[in-house]
Amino acid sequence: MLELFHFEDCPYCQKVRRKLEALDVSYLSHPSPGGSIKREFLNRFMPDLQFPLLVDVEKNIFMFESDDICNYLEKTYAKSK
Ligand SMILES: N[C@@H](CCC(=O)N[C@@H](CS)C(=O)NCC(=O)O)C(=O)O
Repeated sequence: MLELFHFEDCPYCQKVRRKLEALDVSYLSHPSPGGSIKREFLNRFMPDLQFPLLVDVEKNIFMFESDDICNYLEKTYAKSK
């Protein structure tokens, strides 16, 4: 299962959401706008955290950079045609 921490107005988050949609990959969405409990919780442990944050639970991977995330998704989840 993939989990994405993101928020609506963030262009980097939008890029990753679009990639997930293009690849037709299901994911658990964690909207984390400023002031939300999820944002507060994450910031408590990672004060410099940037969004989006992708967690690939089965593969024990978490990633922050949107370009890295998109490349990872393409490499790992693109279906061969
Ligand atoms: N280089 C990063 C940039 C991500 C970034 O700048 N995210 C901003 C929102 S657009 C952020 O999380 N800022 C900190 C915050 O809103 O708490 C990427 O491509 O993922």
